[in-house]
Amino acid sequence: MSIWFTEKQTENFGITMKINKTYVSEQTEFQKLDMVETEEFGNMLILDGMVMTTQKDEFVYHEMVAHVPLFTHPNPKNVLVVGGGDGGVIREVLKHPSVEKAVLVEIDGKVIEYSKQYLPEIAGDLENPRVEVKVDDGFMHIATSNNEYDVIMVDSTEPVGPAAKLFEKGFYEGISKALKEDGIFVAQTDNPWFTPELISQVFSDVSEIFPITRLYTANIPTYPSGLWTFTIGSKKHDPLEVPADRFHDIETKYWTPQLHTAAFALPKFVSDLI
Ligand code: AG3
Repeated sequence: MSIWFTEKQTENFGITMKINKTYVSEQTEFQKLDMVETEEFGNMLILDGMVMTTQKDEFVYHEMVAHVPLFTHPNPKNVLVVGGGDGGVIREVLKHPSVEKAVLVEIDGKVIEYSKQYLPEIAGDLENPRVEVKVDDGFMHIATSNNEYDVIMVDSTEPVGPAAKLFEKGFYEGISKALKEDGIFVAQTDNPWFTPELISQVFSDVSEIFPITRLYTANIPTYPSGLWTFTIGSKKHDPLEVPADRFHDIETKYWTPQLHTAAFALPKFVSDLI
């Protein structure tokens, strides 16, 4: 007998994977959490029935969330990650020597706990002395931060459940306040096939607050449609005008200096959304 997991990505469409083992299946204080071993993509974290990360393709998302804004900022020292309890974005952030402190604010301590156990190569750097882990509500953390961060990364779940308020305009206003005067932020903003309205809405909200707003994409096979978007809001530095000598050597599997710029070249139906 074999067991298969399906994420219903829409009412009528899904992705299905063969599961070898279920390590965890529990209702946390905030969401349903499953940690499984898949045949094709290694261990996989699922929240509320949605694929969050897998050992095989996690590098794409985590590198693209971290390196695009961090190379856009000339000297990022203080960094905040909202969500991201699996630790993948933090691992990438620490590859930047200018970063003195990276704060992770994850609402669900269970995500951190089980990621350390079952996704060690993703969560391993959460113990690094440059990292401060807070199990707390990211929305509240943003609301109480002023002029503190150079770069903020929003590594959230989908706009349902605990993360819904992380897609609202008031949240982006809070982010602007929490950033220093030349700060920059990035948020994962879902996919253009099934959630085009979300991309348009976020882009329009962010561009009312930040003088520079940009959208870029990456290919993530286990996420809905595989074509994922990220929205950047920046007060001063334009991700499309990074001087070539700023790209220092860094070990990556997806991000390259060429891709940093190429990722902003959008298919027509995607650029029509913004
Ligand atoms: N956060 C964004 C995952 C969204 C995936 N959506 C879905 N499967 N419907 C990923 C967290 C990784 N650190």
